[in-house]
Amino acid sequence: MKQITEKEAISKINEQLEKYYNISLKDATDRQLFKALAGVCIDEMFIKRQKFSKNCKKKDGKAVNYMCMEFLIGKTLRTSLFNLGFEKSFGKALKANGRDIQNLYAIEDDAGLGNGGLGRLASCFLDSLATLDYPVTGHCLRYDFGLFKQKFVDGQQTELPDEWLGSGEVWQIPRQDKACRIKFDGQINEYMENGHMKVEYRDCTEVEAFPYDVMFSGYDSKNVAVLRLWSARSFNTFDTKKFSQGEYTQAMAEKNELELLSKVLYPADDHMQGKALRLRQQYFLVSAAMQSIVTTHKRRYKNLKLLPKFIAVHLNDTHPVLCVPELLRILMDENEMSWEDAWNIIDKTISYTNHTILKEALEVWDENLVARTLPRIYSILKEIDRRFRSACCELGVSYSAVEEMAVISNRKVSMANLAIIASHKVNGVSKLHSNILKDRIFKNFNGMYPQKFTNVTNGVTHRRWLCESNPKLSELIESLIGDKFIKNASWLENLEKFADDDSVIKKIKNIKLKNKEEFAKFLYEKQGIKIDPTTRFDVQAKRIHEYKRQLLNVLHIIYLYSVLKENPDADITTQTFIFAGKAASGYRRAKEIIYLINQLALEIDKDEKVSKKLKIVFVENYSVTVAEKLMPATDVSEQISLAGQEASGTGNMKAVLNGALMLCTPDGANIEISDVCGKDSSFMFGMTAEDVANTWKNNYNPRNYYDNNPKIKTVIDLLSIGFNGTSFKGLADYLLSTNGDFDPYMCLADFEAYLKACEDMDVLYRKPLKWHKQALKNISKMGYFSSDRCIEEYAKNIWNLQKI
Ligand code: 26W
Repeated sequence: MKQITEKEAISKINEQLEKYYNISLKDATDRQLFKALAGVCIDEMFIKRQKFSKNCKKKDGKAVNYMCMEFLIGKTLRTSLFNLGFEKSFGKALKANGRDIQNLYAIEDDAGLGNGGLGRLASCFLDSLATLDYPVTGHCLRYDFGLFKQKFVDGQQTELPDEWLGSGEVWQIPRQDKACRIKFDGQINEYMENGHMKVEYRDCTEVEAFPYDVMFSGYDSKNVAVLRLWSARSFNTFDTKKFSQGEYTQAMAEKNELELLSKVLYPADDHMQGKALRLRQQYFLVSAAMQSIVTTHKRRYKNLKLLPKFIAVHLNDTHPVLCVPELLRILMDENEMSWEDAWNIIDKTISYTNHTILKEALEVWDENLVARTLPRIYSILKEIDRRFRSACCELGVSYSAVEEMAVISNRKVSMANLAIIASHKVNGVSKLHSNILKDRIFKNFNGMYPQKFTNVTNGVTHRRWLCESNPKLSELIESLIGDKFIKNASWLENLEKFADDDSVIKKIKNIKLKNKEEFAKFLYEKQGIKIDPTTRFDVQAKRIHEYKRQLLNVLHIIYLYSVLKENPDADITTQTFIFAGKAASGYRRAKEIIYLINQLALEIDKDEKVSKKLKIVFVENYSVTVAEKLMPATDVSEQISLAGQEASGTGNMKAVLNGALMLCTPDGANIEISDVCGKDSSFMFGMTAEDVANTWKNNYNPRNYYDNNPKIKTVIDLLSIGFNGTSFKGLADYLLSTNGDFDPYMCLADFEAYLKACEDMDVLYRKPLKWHKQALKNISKMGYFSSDRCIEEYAKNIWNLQKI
């Protein structure tokens, strides 16, 4: 891609500095420079966006609206510069003027508008859509507070508010022209007039949805993706009547209550809480988005029946599924369309991706709550349910199957059922996950609509997760195979021919070491903890959750600790175990696991004999930015969820793309990564999803493992005794119980296989050239796991989208 010259870069920066601050580069503070660079990007993206929109209109292009309650964006400056082809020249130009571009990157806070994988995937998709020239608008809430900041106090997680807006505001363009009103609560009166449904609202609460647009340029493309962040505002600063009556505080309280809607992201990962405010957030987002889509379409094409020709609406999980009744409402109540015509539009427009099979994450809402909060939407949901039930009746579907698939059953509204009924395509995010959806979770639906179910295995944007985050490796790759891989990830295949070139392998090895040194420095500056970059970095970075089995990882470390205690000269690889990830604030067990890791870390540090070989660190406040530093430094990436539980996993892709080897179970996308990269690419162990189902059926009894495996006995007993003065008997009991508070993710069942996989891994690790040769081979195959490939699949098989 053509880069601008350093001279051009300086003149662009000066232009902005003059415009905003009337100063020159040498007098500008870092903050002013940050704003200037952001300004350069924004101006450039405006021009690009304008041209693209014009072209899109001329060609009657179809656009996808990606609906998601979470976008885990991270920082924006470097990505914008990179994708616009500015990064290198701006970096050099600033350096020539005695400034370091890294200091400017550091100024920006992460936009952490997401919990984990789901939100990060949405952000990767925006990058790919923009790069591949597919028209897209993402819709999300503009939370004043993103996911909480994690801080450890005496080893325990505490949560602090994440005030990201200060530095994030620079990217957000207020769109007063797109603001609209959202109604909640009250009563409705439905009646027919001239053959059309009319609805009268009484005593409802109204709030303004005010959008801010954030632009994301594609790389070497003509397109700029827009992420529309909706913010809640009360209409009047004060209720003037109340104000004049001296009820100032109450007027202000009401205003605050309305604006609470977009105040904070729910920190629940994979756990449905059923909170009224969350339901309001969901409706607020979809109502605003659907109104803006319909209004724009009507202005442009007049005819609403043409909507599916120009618009695809994608539901990223069920959280935005109220798009369905809301779009029906707009089409029928506000545009006098019949139910049949409106449903026909829904049927062609909506598609849905499922991201989890955990029972506790499947969204069901209390019927009364929906009826009270969204009376008109509830009435439409009842009609969808009635029609679905009567269609089932005609097909002779059994009573129990109907109840399982209905939108409303047992006084609950099922969001997944609604999403499946209304979508023309439903997909899982890895082959295994999609099969589980078809064969288990949504079996009855699959029997009824087999053509709906499909798979799109996840991917990550290799531009951000390799080119930007690992410049050393990226430059080496470029020197070997040219820069074509940046736009076309399958080009990475050309790397394979260097697998037998020892000089290249040594460079790969060296780069890994350099990245580990950089990470060690970062960690020391951030947390004051020293780690040795020459040890093996074994990383498990992801949300803390029982099913992801950080606990299994800890049990292994405790085992190594016990061996070294017994014999300090035991032949054990010197390694640093790095954990990172947040626990949902109300998730007691996950927090206990964090505490255990931190206490064990201290215990090991205290013991000179053990700490020569082992070190544990827990990186505080895991975020996109931390991941960007950690992935390039990872030797071993642990992906050890109980098979069948991790829908896909995307951290695995980021790590392998950066030359890590996976230590993993046959779960989610691990299976496909191992298939694509070859059987020697990872160390896979443990039960398959099928084995898991059988073990469950045959009544998993952890006591048997404890009684028959002395290693397990040692580890569990040590857990009960505790570390650094704290007993973890509660966790030991949990691991051994068969009922009540027991481990449903069967850590003990996979323990022995895990140990064996670690030993196999040690054998390869002792041959560094072979290890890094495998790393290179893996990288060469990772093109398949670029989100560019996913987006091509969504565009062709789900959205029917053309490139502009
Ligand atoms: C209702 C509360 C709630 C909140 C978030 C339920 C579920 C979620 C998300 C769906 C959880 C999530 O992020 N899932 C992850 O999605 C990734 C992208 O597809 C997958 O790679 C992960 O395997 C999956 O856990």
